[in-house]
Amino acid sequence: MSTAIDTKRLPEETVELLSRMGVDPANLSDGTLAAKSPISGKTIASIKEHSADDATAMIGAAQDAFKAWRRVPAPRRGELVRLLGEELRAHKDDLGLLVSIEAGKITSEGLGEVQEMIDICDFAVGLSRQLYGLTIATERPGHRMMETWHPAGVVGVISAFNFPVAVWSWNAALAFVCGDSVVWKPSEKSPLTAMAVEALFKKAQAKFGEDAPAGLLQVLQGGREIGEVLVDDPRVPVISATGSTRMGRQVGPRVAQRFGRSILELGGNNAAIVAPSADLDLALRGIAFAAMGTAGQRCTTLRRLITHESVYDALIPRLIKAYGSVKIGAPTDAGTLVGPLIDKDAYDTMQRALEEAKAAGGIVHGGERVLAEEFPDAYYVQPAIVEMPKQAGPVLEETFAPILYVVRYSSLEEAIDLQNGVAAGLSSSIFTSDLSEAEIFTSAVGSDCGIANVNIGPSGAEIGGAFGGEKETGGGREAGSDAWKAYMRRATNTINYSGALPLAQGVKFDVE
Ligand code: UN1
Repeated sequence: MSTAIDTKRLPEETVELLSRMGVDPANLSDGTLAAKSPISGKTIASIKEHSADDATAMIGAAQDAFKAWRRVPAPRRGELVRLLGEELRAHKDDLGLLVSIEAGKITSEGLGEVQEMIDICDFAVGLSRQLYGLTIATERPGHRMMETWHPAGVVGVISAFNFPVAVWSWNAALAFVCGDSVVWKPSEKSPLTAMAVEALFKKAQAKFGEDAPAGLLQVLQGGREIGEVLVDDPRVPVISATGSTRMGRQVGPRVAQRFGRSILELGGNNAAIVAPSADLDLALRGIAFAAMGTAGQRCTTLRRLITHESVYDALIPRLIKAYGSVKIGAPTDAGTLVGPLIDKDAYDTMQRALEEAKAAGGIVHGGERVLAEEFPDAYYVQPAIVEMPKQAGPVLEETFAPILYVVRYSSLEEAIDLQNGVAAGLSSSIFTSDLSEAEIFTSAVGSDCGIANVNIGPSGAEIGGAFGGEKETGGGREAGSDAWKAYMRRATNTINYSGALPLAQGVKFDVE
């Protein structure tokens, strides 16, 4: 079997990878934060954690950096992001492999994640010349009115283990061209990939020159407490947090309390509808990728399959067969399609959900632990399909594991109600060849999610669109489209170039 790495030598491989990307190996041992690999479940490095005081000082340094960076013209700021993109290209294989080691993603997904970083850098470079404001018709004679966009300040980025580097880049590439500095709190489950990205960013910064202030990127390593310092600091006007809905429920109000702005990308209990006219071969492939990819640990993972009763028997047995034949194993082994769960907690949560599903009348296919002998401390599972009598119980919850619940429907209206009938609505899709159904699904009366796809699964969103839009949070926005506006503040400027009095408001004061 060909492997990209020797899984018996994970700590050594990790140190080699990190030092190739510019991280000093001395910083990878003797720390209090244990970095583990879900491939083996074992510790692969231990790094320094930051204290609350460190965090406060680092936010201060980021604020100083912001004050200098906002003076640098935006297209020049874009040059820094272009250089970052070059570093990422040069180190794509190393960083992709490190993502596999630290997050358990299969090789193509680890590389794909780095590619998304490169793509958003390209996007942001172009954007650095397009931070447009409008010129607005004014009612006052001899005046001009316009809007201008200014950098917001320090942007706090809190990211999750499952996209340990791409999420940072969707935020940071935009923030940097917008003139902001960034304080990043990566998940404590994926500190090493953050160290690698920090090192690559420093390389880009060194090439860029002195007009990029030293404190532009700060990486806060540690647990939840350190994230809270960031969330509560009034010097951080924008907090972009990706993670569970539970985490978002805490972060959102805390940021709002100090009138900060939050961009929340939270969980997704995502569904696909398979309509009578669906191309079933296409649907099968789309479903398999969206439901089993990243071992069900994407926020866009397909978790609910709403299948028309007329195609149920043609589709579901084939899907169960495909699930049974999928190759599970070390994510860096050639041919592996499903890697490990992140940790034991994830495994326990999955098993609990399957028990609840059984209790609610579900028929469970798969779901059991595998490879326990080879990897006693790691958690590999057979992805599960659960045929449910109705959408109830655990189907209403997002479980961050490869479980696909299947329910039947008979009318499109019912299917859309089912699709919209859960709390964490992030991404959605319909497989249909019926134009009218496709249009209804994407219309105002269709899917209520921030992502609504036709004939592709709910996952694998590209960076050109605005990512996300979890319905409970009113729609977070990251990456493309006009997401950049969340990293800036808008000012409206009115300029009187004629000496004309502002008669429009009607009141005229006599002043001598
Ligand atoms: C996430 O799971 O946190 O659409 C983000 C996708 C990826 C993003 C997922 N581009 O699957």
